[in-house]
Amino acid sequence: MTLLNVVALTCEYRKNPLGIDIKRPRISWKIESDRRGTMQKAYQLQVTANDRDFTTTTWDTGVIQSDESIHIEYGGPELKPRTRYFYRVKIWDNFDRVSEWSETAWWETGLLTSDEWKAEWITPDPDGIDPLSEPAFLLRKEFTLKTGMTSARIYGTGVGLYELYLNGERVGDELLAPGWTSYHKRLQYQTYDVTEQLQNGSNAIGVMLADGWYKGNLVREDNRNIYGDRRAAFFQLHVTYSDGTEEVIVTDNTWKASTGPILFSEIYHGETYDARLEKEGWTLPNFNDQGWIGTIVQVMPITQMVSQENVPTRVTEVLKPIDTFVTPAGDTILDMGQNMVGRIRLKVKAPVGTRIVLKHAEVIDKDGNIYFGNLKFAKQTVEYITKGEGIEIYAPHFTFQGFRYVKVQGYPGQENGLPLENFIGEVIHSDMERTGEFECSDPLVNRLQQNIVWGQRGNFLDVPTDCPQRSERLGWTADAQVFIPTALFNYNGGPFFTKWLRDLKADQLPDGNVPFVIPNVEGGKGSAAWGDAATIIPWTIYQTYGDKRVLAEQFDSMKAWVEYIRRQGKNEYLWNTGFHFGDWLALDAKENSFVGATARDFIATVFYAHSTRILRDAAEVLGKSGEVKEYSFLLDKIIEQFNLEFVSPSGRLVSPTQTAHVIALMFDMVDGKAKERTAYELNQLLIQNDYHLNTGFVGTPYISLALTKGGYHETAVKLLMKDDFPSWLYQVKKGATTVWEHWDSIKQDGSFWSDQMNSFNHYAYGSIGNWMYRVVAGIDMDTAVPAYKKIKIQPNFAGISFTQAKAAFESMYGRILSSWNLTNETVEIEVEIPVNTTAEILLPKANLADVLEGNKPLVSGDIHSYLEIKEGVRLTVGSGFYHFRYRNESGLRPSFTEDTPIIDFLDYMEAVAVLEKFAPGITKPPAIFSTKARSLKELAELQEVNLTVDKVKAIIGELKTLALEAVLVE
Ligand code: RAM
Repeated sequence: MTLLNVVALTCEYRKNPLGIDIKRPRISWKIESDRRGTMQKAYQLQVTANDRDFTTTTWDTGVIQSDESIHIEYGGPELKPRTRYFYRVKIWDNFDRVSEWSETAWWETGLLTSDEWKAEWITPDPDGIDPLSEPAFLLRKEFTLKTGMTSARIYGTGVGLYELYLNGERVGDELLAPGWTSYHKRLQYQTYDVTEQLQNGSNAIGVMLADGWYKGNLVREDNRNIYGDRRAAFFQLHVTYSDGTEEVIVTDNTWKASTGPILFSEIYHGETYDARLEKEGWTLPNFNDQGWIGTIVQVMPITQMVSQENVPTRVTEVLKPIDTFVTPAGDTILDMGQNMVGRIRLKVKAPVGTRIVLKHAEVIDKDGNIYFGNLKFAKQTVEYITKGEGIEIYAPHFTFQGFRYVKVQGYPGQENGLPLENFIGEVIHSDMERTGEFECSDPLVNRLQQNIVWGQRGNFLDVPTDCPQRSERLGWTADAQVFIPTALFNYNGGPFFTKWLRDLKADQLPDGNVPFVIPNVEGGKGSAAWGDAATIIPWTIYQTYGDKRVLAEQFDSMKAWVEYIRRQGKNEYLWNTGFHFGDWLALDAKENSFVGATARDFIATVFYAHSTRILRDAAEVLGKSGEVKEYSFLLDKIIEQFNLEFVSPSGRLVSPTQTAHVIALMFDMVDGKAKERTAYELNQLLIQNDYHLNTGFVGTPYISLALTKGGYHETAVKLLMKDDFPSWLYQVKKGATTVWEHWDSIKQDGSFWSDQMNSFNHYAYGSIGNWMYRVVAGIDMDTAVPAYKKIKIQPNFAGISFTQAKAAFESMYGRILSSWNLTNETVEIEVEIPVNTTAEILLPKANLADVLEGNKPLVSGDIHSYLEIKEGVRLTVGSGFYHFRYRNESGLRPSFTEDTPIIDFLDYMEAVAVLEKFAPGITKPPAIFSTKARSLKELAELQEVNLTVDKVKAIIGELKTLALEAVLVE
């Protein structure tokens, strides 16, 4: 029996999306096959709005000869609103096989035009409740339904944030709805299937409304009501009966309003909840709302309603606290063990009126006290006042905190220790599909990878933010653009960035300039490497997912940005005017400055070229030949002028910094001899600095890539492996569980960088993740064909001091795996290539005759396209799983020193045993150190053993013998 299945059907990146308003949704699928080298030859896609059996179809493509299996655009008759469309796919492959029909999937349309909205915006009567008052509003309405209901949907939204209830239960599990967009220009509505939550006869609906981003405190201390000063709700319930009739219930001035238990709730500051003020049963029918006031209809300044574009924000994981302790200052602290973003859910039994206060912070200072300094004016405080009736459970509704530690006050009996089991941490972020993993045999590098992922989780909360804890939390453009290549490995960011880019476009200024933050609530604009998010982000989405529509949608915005820059320079081809953040937070900045030493016009002109190149390439993809010509010409001119202005005739850069060299190489600003020299000088700069970087936001994202590209890969590896200041692993060794804003957020003496701007959860420097996936593990693509349709697998272990690395990435076509494992004797490489793609694989330093694939000589197997080249063996393969094994040539063997990870010798316990032999008298039980020591030197330090050079040599000799024996036994 053969296997050929069409699986994982998605529509607009999502499985069975409810309530979308896209006129021509795009369908993608993946294929499973039991044969290597499977390609799709043809497909058939059927869509029906009528019945799941497809007895009649709305659209049937017939058999299409094509290998396209992603983003197939619906091409049938115009879609009807509020309609579920079922679809299924069948494919033919290159082995003349045909699959069965896939399982049926669906999408459902929402409201497609503005005249379908019957609801009115309502808010409590201002004569009854002051619209500017702090407590969250409750809005309610009762209604009666006939029998015979078959389905029901709610479409709706609110400003600032809402939670929806029906008959005593919450509707949906999304948090912080409707999310954050440039509200006046675009407001998202959500769709809920509430068929199961309604009943014949009496029903009640309730909405809770809080300030959120719309009108809460944002950016500056005195800054409120940015988008408006009234909270309001806008909902529409459609009920369908078996006889085909329909009933619509909407928000209007028959709804009643009140305040309730939430006395205060804001993004930065937390929430105050007085359980004594709960309105028991307010979302149930027959609730007595006599004392409630009326509502009024209000006109809202909103131009466009759009259906939910991003994936919802949800609780995605629950953490248990790992510890509780009392600080020298006398505070009782809960330690979550991880710098997380979300909220605490607590359980308590206490007399009525007990006030429990939770204050959230990221770090403990060097004296052991909890540190709130870096939060600036964000209060991050949650207060709960008990009603005193049995066990009470509470988590705040309309806020989130960035924290690892919580100072707890007022919890009953806390003097005798906090009961850890009564607290959990709920991790909250945009619920994107996890698509990537990177792992290696070095525990510190693994921790770095985890920190990067945690940084992404904490800062992908509906918009890509710089930080999640202090009074900022804004959609900083540069942070997003430098991190996006890494982000898209870890998680699927298609819907997330599609939404954010639309806000970028909406908030872009008429002259093409781009605000510093999106949505634009801050006011600043311009700056090289910040505004370039306008070109870099759509291009990265296109490359990763093959999403042409994003490019088409954003093209005018991309072009406007480049044209904006073009008008800035004193010379059309240089960008040498205006404000720039420069190489933000680089260590070569002057004392008390945030701006690194690299000349700002140098950086600006490089990004001018980079954006122009992207624009040219996008024009090419979209078939805009006029623009291709225009921007090719412009790009050549910029590069020419750049070389005149910033590169000496003998190829020396005028800005002698690491970052200048990095970006000149990375963005192909120099060529020939100048390129060689730039790479050489960059390497020299690092050698002079004992392999430490001093780059900031502009240089750091590319330093490793530029070194590898320039032929100095081993230097890039050395940078990664450094664990003293400044380096990525320095942070890890200082106990970081997320990535910091500054290289020295915690300084070597344990003190902190200034209170003014010090986030412990900032993803910009996490941008090294891209290089770890792409270069170290070796999952890359041929950029001429997007979406990893042509994969490049290039494992890269040259100079690396760990012995294993593995990365997997769930591409639009399916899972890609590249994994290598090095012993003294052998190199093992595992590769997985999804159906309907091909891959070029490089087996570094392999001799063709020596390579086994699946335990058989490669040359006699079923891979026919291989070539011995200088770098090793290069193969071209189709889909399937491959296992290669070949002799580890001496050049690749890890050399053993006292810094070599223990794991390279053998296992930890054996290393301890050897150490004991040479240093008798060790009394400490070794097991307690097992998670801490990674090298022989560290192990010796932990055991307080004094190692002389001779002893080290002897120990290493012993370990090597053991390691070799182990290999032989194997
Ligand atoms: C601070 C943050 C942010 C950066 C701006 C320029 O707000 O460091 O990440 O982009 O400055």
